[in-house]
Amino acid sequence: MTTDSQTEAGTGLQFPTGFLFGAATAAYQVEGAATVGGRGPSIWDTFAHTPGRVLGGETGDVAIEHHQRYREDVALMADLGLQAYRFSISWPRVQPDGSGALNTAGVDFYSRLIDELLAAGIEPWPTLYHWDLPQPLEDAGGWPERDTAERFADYAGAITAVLGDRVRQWTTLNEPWCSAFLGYGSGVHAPGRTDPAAAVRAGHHLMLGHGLAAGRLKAGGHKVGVTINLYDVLPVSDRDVDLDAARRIDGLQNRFFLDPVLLGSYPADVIEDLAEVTDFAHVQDGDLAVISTPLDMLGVNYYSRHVVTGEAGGGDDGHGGSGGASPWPGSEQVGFVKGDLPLTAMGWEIHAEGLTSVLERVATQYPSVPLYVTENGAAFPDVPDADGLVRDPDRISYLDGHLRACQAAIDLGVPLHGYFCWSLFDNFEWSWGYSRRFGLVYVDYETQTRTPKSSAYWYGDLIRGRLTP
Ligand code: IFM
Repeated sequence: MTTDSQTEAGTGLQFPTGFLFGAATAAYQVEGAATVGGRGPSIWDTFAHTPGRVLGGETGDVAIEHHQRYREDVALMADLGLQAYRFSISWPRVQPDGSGALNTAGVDFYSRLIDELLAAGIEPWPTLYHWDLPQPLEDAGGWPERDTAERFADYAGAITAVLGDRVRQWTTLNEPWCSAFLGYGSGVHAPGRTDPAAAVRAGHHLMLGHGLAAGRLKAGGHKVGVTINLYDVLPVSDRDVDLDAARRIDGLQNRFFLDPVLLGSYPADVIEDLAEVTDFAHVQDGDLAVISTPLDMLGVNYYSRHVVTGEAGGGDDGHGGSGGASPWPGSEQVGFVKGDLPLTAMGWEIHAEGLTSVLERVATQYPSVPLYVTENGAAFPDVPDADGLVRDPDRISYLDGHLRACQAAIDLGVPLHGYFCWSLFDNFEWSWGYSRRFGLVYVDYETQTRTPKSSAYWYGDLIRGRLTP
């Protein structure tokens, strides 16, 4: 494959030997095969099939048929030169009720996928939970209930016992902020509840599930990490009201997760901010010690920044919650402001320097842990041209800028060891359905034809060292 000639981006980008380059997907967004092989329903099946929840009434029933086309997809990854593939295991595919014996047909799929990847020289990089809670566990109360954390640890122990011989690094959760605050707070994600106290409890039990699972994995000799979505949070001005708004949003977005996981405590100011929402009685003695089980890696997902104001008149945070319930418990007075930066098709500001900031912040304010950017990328309205080529210079520019931000972080001494682009393929973008395309590879949803975009060739050339002087 050759690089499309439309960009000089990438020139001069150099990463340390051993730096891992990959791309990411998640089970519900790509697999389809919603009822194949005994897979049970997840909260996302229920949510997507509820009228009005997902744009256009779209669902992940078929998605991009990755479950059926995984061999073709792995061959494409190898052509592009990917070194690692970050995917998620669908809990309801491998344990349909969320408890009890594993479902052999479901486990076999991931076993075959891992074997295919290894045969192609691509490292499997699985995540155990990317938002698809088995529906029976939601029926029993979901993440606001402590028992869900225990169920997650059991599932994690069981699945890593059968697949762990071929996996170097496990990730427990992807973006617990979204599961808790979009799922149970604003309700724009499954299960669609709008209960601030439940959202805070869900956040705690997600982290507890992570910690319990981490203990099981470590006891089994496996390496464990967790992925958190971090934002560079900036006040719109240096007035006290805006500085305080930035502190609050940073607390809920970043420190609510970083502090328990890496320091073993909740930030005192966040507990205070949430006083009218919850008394934190759901936190039991010993929980924070479990949650802060030492990590082998921390995954950082980074897309954009938040510019916030403490005065009325600000807009929404870009997660589709405008006008409805807030995903920011106790902080309803805070508003979000757009600067004059270019936007992606999600309406998210492109702010590459923020990636350097969040990586440097984690490296300097928390105990040292190997870092990986486990997601970074952008949606744009990609369309094939008359020759069938998909030219996406904006995505190349976005990736180039953010990879330079990674390089800058490394130059500052940040222990960053890898980067995964989101996403390998266009796919089901949650409440946006298929309307937002994040892929390096264009997918025609009618025919399921995969067409690498210019960015895919560019990224492949970068990985192979062809762009550096
Ligand atoms: O598509 C999502 C992914 O599932 C989690 N992180 C953000 C991506 C883009 O919204």
